[in-house]
Amino acid sequence: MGFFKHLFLPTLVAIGGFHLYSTLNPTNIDVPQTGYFGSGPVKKDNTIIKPFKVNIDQQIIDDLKLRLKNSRISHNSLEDSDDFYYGFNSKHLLKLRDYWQTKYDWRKYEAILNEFPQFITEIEGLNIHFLRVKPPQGKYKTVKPLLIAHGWPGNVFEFYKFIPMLTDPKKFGISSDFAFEVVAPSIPGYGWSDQPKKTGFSQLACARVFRKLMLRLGFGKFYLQGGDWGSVITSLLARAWPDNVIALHLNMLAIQPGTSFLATVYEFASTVFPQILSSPNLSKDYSFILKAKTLLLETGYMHIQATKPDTVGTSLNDSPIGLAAYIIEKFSTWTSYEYRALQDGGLNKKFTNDELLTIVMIYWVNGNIVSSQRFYREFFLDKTAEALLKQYVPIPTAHASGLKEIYDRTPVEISRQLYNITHYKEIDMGHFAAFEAPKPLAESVFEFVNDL
Ligand SMILES: *[C@@H]1O[C@H](CO)[C@@H](O)[C@H](O)[C@H]1NC(C)=O
Ligand SMILES: CC(=O)N[C@H]1CO[C@H](CO)[C@@H](O)[C@@H]1O
Repeated sequence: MGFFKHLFLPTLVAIGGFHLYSTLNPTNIDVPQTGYFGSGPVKKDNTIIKPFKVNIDQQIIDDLKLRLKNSRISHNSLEDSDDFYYGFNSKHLLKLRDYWQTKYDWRKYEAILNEFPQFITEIEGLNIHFLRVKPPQGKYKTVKPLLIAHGWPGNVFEFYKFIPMLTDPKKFGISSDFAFEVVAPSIPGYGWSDQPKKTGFSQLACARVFRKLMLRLGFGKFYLQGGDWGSVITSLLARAWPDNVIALHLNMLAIQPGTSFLATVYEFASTVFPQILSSPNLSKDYSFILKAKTLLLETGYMHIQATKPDTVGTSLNDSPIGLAAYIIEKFSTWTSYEYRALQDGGLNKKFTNDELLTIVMIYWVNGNIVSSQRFYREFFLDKTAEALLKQYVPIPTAHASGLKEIYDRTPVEISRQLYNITHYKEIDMGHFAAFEAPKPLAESVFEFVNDL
């Protein structure tokens, strides 16, 4: 293990060096303009936009209850580690199981989802599910189109408090004379969008599908907002199809070392001399080495999903309690690193059990944890996207930086090397920004767009 430890840093530097080398040798990037991910041979899309309501068969709910009743949580958390350091604490898992079995009411959350107008339309052989929410008629002088993109392990339910603030800011005490018409699609293989049936459905393919969706809805130019995969998808859309994008708002802005020469120089320099960072909050503890260590300690899931998603996905798709432990654990550490020290993972500090279980339910009832995990594999296989992510984005960009973001709290000195950052704001929030801190995030979107 010591051997491994000492190999880690040189390996990282070597990977960074190779990455950098390829940055210095840019090639022409040929972005594929179409693809087909439906079953069988290519068929023409049915472009009709159909209204959609969630209505899960009672049979699926009954089967879930039975599985919960029969679930086996026979392991015990270690006597001297009654926390989340080894993963989801079994004592808390037992409590969550009981809550799920006896108190959680899916129909209540189905009704909340159905308060949003939802639709389905076919693109590249896949039925795409999306929410399309307009501001109250006549209340705002201007209405601007905004696409918001979710990530893993999330879905559009993360936005249930965020969307109403974007479509009717005044109602929530945000002063603005404009509001957004919001389109929130489910990534294919997540929520109620079809699962891709063929390989290659990457973040770039997703960006292309989301762009086609906006064009189909009549929006030739629009705003983008995203975190997690949503941030990768929207920033790829802005790079590949800049003519359609007015501005980009990100609550996660990950820049890998080596992506840009100057960014890499800053990355290393700020580790040695943190005082060069303009943010007093980051200069206290920002360090590339710390970031690399966190990456190593907390992203085992990513390695599995990027290599053999179908294997681990098999058991997650068969056991609701396994699925819940796997997904909800992320809502602990990714909301605050310190929550790992708590017996309940600090899960209810920012979210209710109902909220967390609804996220899990959407994976369970659709049986799509495997397809959501395959998205990682496709990311690492997509060389076009990799090349695009090294391109500078001239479109005005905002970074709402979560100070509790586990991995990415990219200082503006670094992100400026790859994005035209016109708005930077630090918010005391973690990774699931729209879910945890909808109001500060919405405020930051309005400030950014207002200043353009
Ligand atoms: C950044 O965006 C602003 C606002 O649109 C624009 O005026 C400026 O030229 C852009 N800067 C770069 C470097 O692209
Ligand atoms: C969100 C947050 O914690 N911001 C802090 C960043 O640092 C300044 C100066 O130290 C504080 O005033 C902010 O509260």
